Amino acid sequence: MENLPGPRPRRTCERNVFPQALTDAQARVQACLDASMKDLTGQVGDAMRYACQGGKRLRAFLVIEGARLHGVAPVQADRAAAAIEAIHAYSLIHDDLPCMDDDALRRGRPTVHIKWDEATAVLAGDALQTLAFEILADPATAHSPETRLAMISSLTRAAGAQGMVLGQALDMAAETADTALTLDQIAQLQACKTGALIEWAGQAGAILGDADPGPLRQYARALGLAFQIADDILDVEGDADKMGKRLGKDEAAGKATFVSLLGLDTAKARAAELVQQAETTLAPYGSEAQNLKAAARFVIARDS
Ligand code: GRG
Repeated sequence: MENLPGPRPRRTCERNVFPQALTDAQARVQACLDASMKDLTGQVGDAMRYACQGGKRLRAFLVIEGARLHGVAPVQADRAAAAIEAIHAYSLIHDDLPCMDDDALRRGRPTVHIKWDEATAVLAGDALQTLAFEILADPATAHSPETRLAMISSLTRAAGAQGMVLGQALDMAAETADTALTLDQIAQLQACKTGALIEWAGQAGAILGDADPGPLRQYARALGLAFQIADDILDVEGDADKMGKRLGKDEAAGKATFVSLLGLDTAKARAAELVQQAETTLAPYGSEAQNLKAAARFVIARDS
């Protein structure tokens, strides 16, 4: 009996399922974004569509998987996923502008202000932000007005002056500050700058399903921090071609990062701990959460 082949180890199965689930989520969110922007005309419309192409779609994936766990209809999940990717695309367009990070390359292609001009980039970013809320405000996203309002108000907080915008402002202030940020200050900054949108994406499925967003929020908070530490590691060790953007900027600017403060090995160990923590928070969902667990591992194993 002992020599009979047993069931396949679960990890092998998980490894096979996650890439397909991510590919499916990428296609679904792209279709929804395309449909949302199909009637837009002119240069700003073109720039919006351009900025919404490519990317890993991690935020969309988190929305779609969280929604699946709460029995939300796929069409509703896709709309929430499109909304967060529209906000994310707006933030990248504006972040790349000369008055911010001044980057010429994003997702392996010229940034919006390089392909068109700065005014088009500002307007395309602005319009992607409003598009996100237009999508969420539509009854097709959620039948109940209370649920739609909960989605909208939580995303305004995540993206606005207490969330992503605050994080970006703190990051820019750090560039000209006399003293480098401490580890706690960097964690706080990143929790706003990149963490807030990831946290929203993580919990959106539970909000859509009118369920307690607590466990998914805890999961996404740990995952968001691991994502940022991984980003700092990739900025040092990554391949610019695979990343599709300029690397080594933080080091060149003498900016404090998780890597500069912790060292590479400790930063990697901390990111791995956070992934473990993220997986633990998914216990209430049992084996249904295997894709989200795999996503947490992907966040620190990725090369782009
Ligand atoms: C302009 C208000 C405003 C905010 C910008 C998100 C952001 C704030 C700046 C982006 C700068 C940056 C490169 C941050 C590091 C983490 C990050 C958000 C990387 C890009 O996200 P990915 O890796 O990108 O998920 P893809 O292309 O896969 O969607």
